[in-house]
Amino acid sequence: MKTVNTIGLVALIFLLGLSCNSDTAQNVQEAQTGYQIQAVDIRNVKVTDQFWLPVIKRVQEKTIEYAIEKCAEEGRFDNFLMAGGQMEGTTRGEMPFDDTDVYKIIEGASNSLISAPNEELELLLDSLIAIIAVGQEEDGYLTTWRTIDPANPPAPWVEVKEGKRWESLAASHEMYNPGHLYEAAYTHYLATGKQNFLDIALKNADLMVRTFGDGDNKIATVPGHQIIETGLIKLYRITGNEEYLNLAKYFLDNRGNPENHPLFGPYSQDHIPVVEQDEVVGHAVRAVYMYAAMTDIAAIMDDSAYLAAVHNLWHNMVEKKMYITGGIGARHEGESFGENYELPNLTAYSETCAAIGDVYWNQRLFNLSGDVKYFDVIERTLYNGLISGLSLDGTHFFYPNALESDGKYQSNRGACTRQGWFDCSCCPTNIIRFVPAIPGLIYSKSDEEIFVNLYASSEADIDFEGQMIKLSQSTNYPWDGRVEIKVEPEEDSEFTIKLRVPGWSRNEVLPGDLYTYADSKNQPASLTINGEPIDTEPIDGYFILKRQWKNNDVIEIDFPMEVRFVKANEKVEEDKGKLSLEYGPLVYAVEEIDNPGFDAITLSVDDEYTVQKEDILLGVNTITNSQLKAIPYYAWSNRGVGKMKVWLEGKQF
Ligand code: FUB
Ligand code: ZN
Repeated sequence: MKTVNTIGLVALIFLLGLSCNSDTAQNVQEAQTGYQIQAVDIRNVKVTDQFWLPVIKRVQEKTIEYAIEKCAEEGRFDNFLMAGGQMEGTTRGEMPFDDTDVYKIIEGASNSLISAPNEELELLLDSLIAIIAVGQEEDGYLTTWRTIDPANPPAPWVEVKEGKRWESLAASHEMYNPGHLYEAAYTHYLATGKQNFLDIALKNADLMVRTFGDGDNKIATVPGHQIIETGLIKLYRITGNEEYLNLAKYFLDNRGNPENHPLFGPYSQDHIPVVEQDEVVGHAVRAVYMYAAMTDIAAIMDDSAYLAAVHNLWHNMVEKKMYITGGIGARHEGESFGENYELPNLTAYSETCAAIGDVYWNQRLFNLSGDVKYFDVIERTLYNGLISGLSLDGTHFFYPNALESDGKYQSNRGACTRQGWFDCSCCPTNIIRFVPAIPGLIYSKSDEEIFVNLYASSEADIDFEGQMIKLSQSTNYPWDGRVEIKVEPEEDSEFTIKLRVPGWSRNEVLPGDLYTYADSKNQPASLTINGEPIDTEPIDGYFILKRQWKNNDVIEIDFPMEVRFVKANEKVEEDKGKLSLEYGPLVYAVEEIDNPGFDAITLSVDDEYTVQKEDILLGVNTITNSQLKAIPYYAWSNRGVGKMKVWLEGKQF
C-alpha cells in the first residue's frame, strides 16, 4: 500500500471524529456446516508458488489500493457519510449496489491480512468500517442511496414509487447490499478477530429477520439478486443464531412461489421453485450465488430435494452451458445463460463475477462429496476464464470475458480491451475479494483423508487426526506437470492422502461430452514415493495413498503435458469444425499481435508444436510452429487492442 494515500484516508476519518470501535469478538460460536470435507484454512497455507503468488501479490499490492482510490474518487465513501448526515450532497455513482464495492474490498483485504499481515492496512479497514457505520440507519438498515434520497435512485431502472424501503426489490439491491456486507464482515471477523464490522452486519441481519417472512407485519418476498442467503448462512455459522439460517431457507423456499410474491421470473431464477429447477437460466451471477446457498442448505439440513436440484443444475451447466475456459453466461442481454449449447465466442459474456461465483459453488459441492469433478471445474475456471479478468498490471479488468475478438466489437462494456474501471465495478472488486482467498482452495480434509486439490508450491499445516501434518509442495505447474510433495507428520502414522489427478491428465476436458480431446496424445500420470515407483491407478480421479507415513517422505508425481487439441460437441454451432489448443490446465489463444497471418491460421491434430518459456506477458509458455504463436488465454489483451481467437478452423479430426 502506498503510505501517503492510506494515511490520507485514515486522517480523514479522524478529522471527521469517527471512532473505530474494533473490540475483539467474544461469545461467538461456529455452528455445524454439514459438510463432510473442509478446506484447510488459508491461515495454515503459505503459498510460495511462481504462478499464483505473483497474482495474489498483485492484488494485495496494487489492485486493493487502486480500487480504494477509485471508490474514493467515485464517491463510494461519501455515500456512507451522506447517508449518516455527516456530508451534504446527493448520491454519487451510478449503481444501487455501489456500497458493495467497499464491502468486497474489505473482504479481500481481510483475507490478504492473513497471508501478509499489514498493520497499516488493518487500520485503514477499521477506518472504512467506521465510515460504513455512519451510513447505517438506527434500526440497522443499510443501503446508502435509499437513505440519502429515496426518491432519486442512482440508476433510472430502479423504480421508485413512494420512496419506501423494499418497494422495488427486483432492482433496488436492498438485499444484495447486505448480502455482500455479511460475507465481508464474516471474513473480516475471522481474519482479524475484530467485531466492529460484524456488529454492523448483525444489526442489519436482525432487521432482515424482523422484516421478512410469513409472520404478522412481515413482508413475504425474496431478494431480487441473490447473495444474502450465503451471507446469512455465514452469520449463522459464527453466531449459531438459527433465525439467520431460517431466513436464508425462507428466501430460497419461496423463489418461484407466486403465493408468496409476484414472481420476478427466470432472469432472477424466480420462475419455479428452486427444488424443481433443473436448467440454469437467467442472470448467471445471481444463479450461481443461489446454487451455492442451496448447496449450503443441502449440507446443513441434509435436504435431499435441495441436493438433487443442485446436482441437476450442475450437470446442465457443465454439460451444456460452460465455455472451454470454465466461463459461464453466454449472453450480454441480461448477463445471462443462453439455451443449451448456445456458446458464442465473439459475444460471449462469461462475466468474471460469474466465474468467481461458480468456484464458490463448486467448492461447496466438493465439500459435500469429495468428487474430483468439482475441482476439475474449479481448476479450469481459475486458470482460464476467471483470472483472465485481471490484467497483468493489476489495474485493468475484463467484466465480460470474450473468447474471440475482431478488434472492433466492444465486448468489455464499451471497450475492445481491458478497462481501468466500469460504471458497474462488480468484477474488479470481486477479483479483490476472491484472489487473496485462493490459498484456501489448495488442500482439504475430511475425518479420514487429506486432499491435495490443486498443484501450487505451498506449505500447509494440517490439523488431522490429533496431530499437525505438514505438506510442502514444490512445482512449476501449470508450466510443467511435475510435482513434489514432502510429508511431515509429527509422528509416523497411517493416514490417507488423496492426490487429485487433474481432468486434463485423465483425458477429460470437462465432465460430460461438451468438449473432448481430438488427439490421442494423453499420457497417464505416474507416481513415486521416496524415489520408488508406485504401481497404482487413479481411483475416481485420485491417487489414493494410504500408508504408514514417515517424516520426510517424498511423493513425486508427473502429469505429462502435451499440446492437446480440443473439439466441442457438434451441437455447439459456433465451434463446428474448429479446434482449440491446450497445454496442461491452460487454454490457449492466438492474438493478432503475435501472428501476422492471423486470419489464415488453421489447426490440424497432426501439427507439431514447440512449447517454450518466453519472457513475454510476465513469463508464459508459448505454443509455436511455423504458422502460429499461441499464448495462455488468461493473458490476452494485455498488449492493446487486436484480434484474438480461442477456437480456430480445424483440419483432419
Ligand atoms: O447486480 C449486481 C452485479 O452487477 C451483478 O452480479 C453483476 O452481473 C452486475 O450486473
Ligand atoms: Zn461482475
